[in-house]
Amino acid sequence: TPQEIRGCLHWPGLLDLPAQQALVADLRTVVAAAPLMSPVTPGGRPMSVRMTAAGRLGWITDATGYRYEPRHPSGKPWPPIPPAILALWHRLTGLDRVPDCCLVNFYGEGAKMGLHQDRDEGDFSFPVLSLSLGDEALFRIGGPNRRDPTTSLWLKSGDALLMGGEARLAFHGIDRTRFGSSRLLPQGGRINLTLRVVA
Ligand code: MD3
Ligand code: FE
Repeated sequence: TPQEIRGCLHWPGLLDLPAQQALVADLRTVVAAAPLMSPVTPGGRPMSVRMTAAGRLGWITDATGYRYEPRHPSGKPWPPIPPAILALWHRLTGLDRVPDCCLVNFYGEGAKMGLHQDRDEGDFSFPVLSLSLGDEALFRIGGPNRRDPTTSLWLKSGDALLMGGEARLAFHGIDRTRFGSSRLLPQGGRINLTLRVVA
């Protein structure tokens, strides 16, 4: 039974520890096939979050711009989205449509993500589903305009968050994490998965 916050649905502690550990094991396979990258924005600023992806398309940023691509920069197609992650998508969204992308964000010590909108997908009528693993993170969400007031929420390991409807184009970001607050990942850090229909 989720809680509503700024048009998002939040399931605190949806995944128990064994389920979280199983997802981490699945993600080790994904990262072995598609290594984490340190993205650089089109403006030339390195992002502190490291990223990779699974699925038909992955999100890329470089000097050329932001876009979805069918291959990792290595030239290999992205690995498949692990079935346990797809099952959570279908269960929480109620959709039959398979997501095109599972974006994997890794937050090491000091990593954050500035306030932004997710606008690179072709159809905003589909929701975005986020799953958090590892360290706690201070998530901030506002409205469709950058100047709209924002609300903050600590996301914890095992939480799910679904952004649909009005919330789909809300500005959002991660202000900071509490590095070392979780023992899920032996070296510390946070993983956020976002499942998206791209078009
Ligand atoms: C609200 N990731 O990958 S997840 C992203 O924790 C991103 O790594 C953050 O923002 C993270 O683009 C936040 C929660 C989230 C994801 C997508 C959204 C919130 C959203 C899309 C629209 C509105
Ligand atoms: Fe985002």
